[in-house]
This record gives sequence, structure tokens and C-alpha cells, in this order.
Amino acid sequence: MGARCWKPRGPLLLVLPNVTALLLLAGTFLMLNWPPVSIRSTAVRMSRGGEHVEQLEKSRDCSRPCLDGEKAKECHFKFVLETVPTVDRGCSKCPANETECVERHCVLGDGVQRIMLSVNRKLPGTAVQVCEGDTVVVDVESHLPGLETALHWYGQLQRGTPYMDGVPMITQCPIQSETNFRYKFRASNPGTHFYHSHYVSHHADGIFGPFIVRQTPRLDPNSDLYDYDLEEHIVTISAWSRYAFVYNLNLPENMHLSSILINGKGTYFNPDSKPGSQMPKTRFAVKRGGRYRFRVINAAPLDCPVQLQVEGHRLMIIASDGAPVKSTDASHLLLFPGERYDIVLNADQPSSSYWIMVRGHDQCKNLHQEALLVYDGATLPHKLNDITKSSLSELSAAMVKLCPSLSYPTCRPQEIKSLQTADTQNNLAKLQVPQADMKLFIPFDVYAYDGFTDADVNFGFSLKESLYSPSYLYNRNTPVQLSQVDRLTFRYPSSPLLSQPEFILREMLCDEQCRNRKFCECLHIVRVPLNVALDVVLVDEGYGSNHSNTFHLHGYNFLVLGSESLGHPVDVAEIKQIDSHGLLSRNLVDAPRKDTVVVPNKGYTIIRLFTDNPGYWLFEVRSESSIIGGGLQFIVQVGEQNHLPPVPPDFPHCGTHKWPNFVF
Ligand SMILES: *[C@@H]1O[C@H](CO)[C@@H](O)[C@H](O)[C@H]1NC(C)=O
Ligand SMILES: *[C@@H]1O[C@H](CO)[C@@H](O)[C@H](O)[C@H]1NC(C)=O
Ligand SMILES: [Cu+2]
Repeated sequence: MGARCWKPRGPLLLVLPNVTALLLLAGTFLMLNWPPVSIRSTAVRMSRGGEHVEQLEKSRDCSRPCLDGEKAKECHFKFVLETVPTVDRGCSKCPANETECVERHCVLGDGVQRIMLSVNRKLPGTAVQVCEGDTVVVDVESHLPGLETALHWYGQLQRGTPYMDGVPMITQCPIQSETNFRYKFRASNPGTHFYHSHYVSHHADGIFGPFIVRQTPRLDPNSDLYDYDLEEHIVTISAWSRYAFVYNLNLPENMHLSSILINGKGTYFNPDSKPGSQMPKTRFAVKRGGRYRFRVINAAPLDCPVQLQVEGHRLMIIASDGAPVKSTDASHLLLFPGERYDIVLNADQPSSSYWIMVRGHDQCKNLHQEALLVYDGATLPHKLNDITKSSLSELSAAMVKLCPSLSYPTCRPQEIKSLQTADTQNNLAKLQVPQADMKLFIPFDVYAYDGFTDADVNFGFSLKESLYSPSYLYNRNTPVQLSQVDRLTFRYPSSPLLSQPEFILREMLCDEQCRNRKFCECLHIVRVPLNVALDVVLVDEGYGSNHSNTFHLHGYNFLVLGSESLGHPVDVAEIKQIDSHGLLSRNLVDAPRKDTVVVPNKGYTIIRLFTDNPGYWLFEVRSESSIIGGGLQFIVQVGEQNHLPPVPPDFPHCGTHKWPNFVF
């Protein structure tokens, strides 16, 4: 790479490149009138200064009902990444004057001004909405000062294109500031998904958006259960802070989420729970008598499980993490970080407006946000009156009663309770074999690291010889609590594993020598052969923590065969013992297919996959509450290097920085 001259762009607030300033003023909301009935009375086709917008959004014609026999499209998107202030001039008098807020082109967030990172000046970023089989091309142009990034397409399996998975230093070189990268892959996995920067802090600061892959009604086993699947019925839930994460180096304990947002908007509530900002509520329009498919995404970056309920309506769950399930009736939804649920909402109540409430748990504890379900253009007074206030507090009380905290039995992840796969298309037979060809037991926990001496922390002159001891272990008086998988702290390599394996040094890998040290930080790879039925048993030992974690595997969706908390701390030996007696429950009949799953504390979750997608796939925790250490993650290497599809010839290279032979 050499010494590239890089000049930071002055004070963040002052410099806005011309293109984006234009964008800010231009209407990006090109409403499409499909399916047949357009129900959005406020739909406007705005074309002010439209050229730039057209360019960024020209693939909106890919958002369409998917028809049998229609030719797949190539859908182009341009994502401009930049730092922008929320609630800036582009908002005009919004949110103070609510009539000025209709489809504005500024980012409101929770109505409190801060700096954020954005995709095309939107929060959430530009929605990708395509049909199954379309080719998605996203040109990412990064103007994030001093930051490198990469975008992960959560839920897409990247079969044949593992180098498009967007994990920096695993599948690609990070996209550096003022450079471009083109993602190109087939949208092969239908359903409700999202994308996000794979850097947690960028994700938390706004780089995420919905990614919807529709399919023809013939292929969706639940298509007869709803009348409408509208592009505006996406509910993207996220969590927001008053301050940017990236330019604000906080101690982990200060990583504070202060608002839940629904489609990038919401009220900031002061700690005394009084509204601290005047904000319009996100509205979802329906017509009485219609059955509507809503696509709900928990796109929260950190440990923010959310509960969603709609006043006066029950919800019919029809898909989880994009995969169809047998329709099941629910009073509320519980979505762990990264999970998606598709529901059918039957608009069979008296024509009026109804609250949609989202309550947070864990790191989003005590946070809530509201949106409105509006029938037939019903209007609601924009200041809350006594009636709407009391119906809101009734709804809130009902939700608290159902799910006071996540330890309550009524408040468990959905799949344990009731989800049954409704797959007709996928070949489940390979997955539902009675015995897996291979089993992996993956233990993790929170461990206390203590008693490091000056001698351990060898600030020695030869970097290669020193015991690697990160400063966060040393620089404390109290033991440091670290989440680890198999007592290893994950460390990214210095060049991408997938695209430049020849640069991976043996000493980066987790070997016996490293494991024998007091503290081992290394590139943790678990190798599995191609084309086997694999059980992964994730074991949360629960000695060091009482908290349950949510995991996500890239490159696959898997069956969730079973999950249980034993109620006492466990280790892998005990779980293996139980398994050897055939006592780990495995549902081989109708287990749901997911890509994100909760592992109960002091317990296990068994997932089953068929390893037919070669690659280096990240297995990572979604419920990270801090960014310290490597966190809970490791790589599943499926197949050998020669099974991998070759990286395109023009794929960017990086990571050839060399350390000098001598230091000093
Ligand atoms: C709010 O904005 C609307 C539309 O721009 C305008 O007609 C109205 O006068 C404004 N109201 C106030 C109180 O400023
Ligand atoms: C977990 O909960 C138990 C019982 O409430 C408590 O004794 C223990 O200290 C907790 N452990 C941690 C790490 O918080
Ligand atoms: Cu993923």
C-alpha cells in the first residue's frame, strides 16, 4: 500500500460534498404503485433535482411483484457512505412543524442532533428490494473520513461468491476512505433480510438497511395467507445513541443506547421517560379488510432484543429469518438482534389508528418506541390527546405483563415455542437425517483475566517474541471480563483469509502453543469437510455470566434442532455425556430454518447444516454489548482452498504491510 497521502476532511459538520448536498434537497421518494392497489394517499412522485437521485435509486424498478417465468434482472445500486449530521438544514422546520416532516430528505433519527454515518443520507440506508434470482450490484463509494469499512449482506448465502460476504480481512480487504468497491451477487435466498457495515460501530452509527428478496407466490407456501406485500411495509428496528460510536472512544461500560428507532425515526425519551424531542411517528397505512404482510427486522447492532405488539391486533407469523414457517398466531413478536420475522396483519378492526409499540430488553432495557398503524387514511391528532395516551399506556402495560424480562417463560425466543418449517422448495431430506456425519461442540463463556504482572506484559523490544498482551488486560486493577469461544480471543488476520490465504502466517492461527498461554489471541478457524450433515452444539457454560447470547452464521441457514437451559453451569464434557445417552433433544421433523439463534445461558442450542457451500464463514455473536476484545466469534472453514470458487481477477489486494526485521 505504501504511504498514501490521506488528509482528513476538516470539521465534520462543515464540509458537505456538493453531490450529497444536492441529494439532501432532492426527493428520493419515488413511490411505485404496486401491487394493484396503491394505498398510500401521501404518495408523491418527486423529481426536484432528480438526476442524482435517479442514479442512486435507479434500481427501484427491481422492486416489483415477482412473476413466474419473468427474466431475472440485474439491479444496480449506488451506496454513498458519508458522515452527516442528523436533523440538519435539510429537515427544514421538521420536526418542530410536523407538516414539514412528510417524506423529508434529511435524517431525523431520534430528533436529537448528532453525527452519524449514512448510506445515501438515509436512515435506514437505501432499501434493496429485488426478486429471487436477480443479480444485485452495489457500488459502494466510501467517504468515511479515516474509516475503513465493508458491507455484509445478512441472510444471503453467497453461494459461489463467498468473497462478496463483506467481512473485512476474512472475505475481502476493507474498503478504505475515498475508494470504491463493487458488490455483485445473486439474491438467491428469498425473504426478509438486511445489510450492515461489518464494523459494529459503523453499524451502530447508521450503516444498515433492509434487503428484501421477494419470490413468486407459487414458491411461497404462505402466499395465500395475505393480500398485500408492499414495499413500504418493512419495519426496520434499530437502536440509537446520542453520540456517534466511531469518533467517540468510550469505555465499554459507557456504550449507551438511548433510543429505539422504527424505520430510522423515533422520539428521544429523557431518563425520566418524558419525550426529549418532538418527533413524528412512523406510520404504516392499511385499508380495512386487507391482509398485509409486514416484514420486521431487528437491525440493532448491539445487545438489543425487542418485543413488538400492535394495539388491537394479533399477529400471524409466516417466516423467520427469511424462511417460511407454518403460520402461527401470536400476540407479540420477540426479535433478538439480527432476527427477522414476517407477519400477516389482518386489518379487520374498526377503521382508526392503532399503536405499534416496540419495547427493548437487555441493553435496550427501559427503551421503547411507537409507530402507528393507520387505517384508510384515518388521521390522528399530532399531539397525543388523553384517549391515545391511555391506549398507549394500556398497550405498554399489556406488553410488560407478557414479557417483564427475558427470563420469563412467556418471553422466550420464538423457535423454541412454536416454529415449524413450511419449506417446500428446499431439499430438507439431506438435513433431516437421523444422525449427523459430524458433530462440533463449541463452548463459550465469560472468563475473568487477572493477575497479569509486568513480566507478563512484555513490552519487549522484539515484537515477535513478546507475549501478546493487549492493553485492556493490563490496564486495570480489577479482573477483566472477556467473552471467549473455547477460551480463545478472536484476532483478525492482517490480510484477507479468503482472497489472500498465502499471506496468512502460521503463528496467527490458534495452535497448542498459543492455547497453553495464560491468554491466547489468534485466528480461530474450525475446519469441516464439504458435503456433510453437521451438528454444531453451541454450549454456553454459564460460569461467568447469566446472560444469553444470540449467534449468527454466515453462508448458511440451518435447522434449529433443539435448545435447552440446564439451569446450572455446564461444560462440554457434560453436554457430550448427555448426548452420548441420546438425551439432547433433536427435532428432525419440522425444525425451523434460520440463520440467527439464541443460545440459552447454562445450556445449549443444536443447529444442523449441510456443508455444501465452501468458504470461510464467520460464526459470530450478535448480542455483543461491548467492543472490547475479540468477542464471541470464530471462522467455520468449509472445504479446502481448492473447493473455493476463484476470486475475480481484479479483486482488490491489501495487507502487505511488513513488519521490520528489527525494532529499534
Ligand atoms: C408548518 O408548515 C406548513 C407547510 O410548510 C406551513 O403551511 C405552516 O404554516 C407551518 N406551521 C407553522 C406553525 O409554522
Ligand atoms: C448469576 O445468578 C446467580 C443467581 O442469581 C448469582 O448468584 C450469580 O452471582 C450470577 N452470576 C453472575 C456472573 O452475575
Ligand atoms: Cu450473515
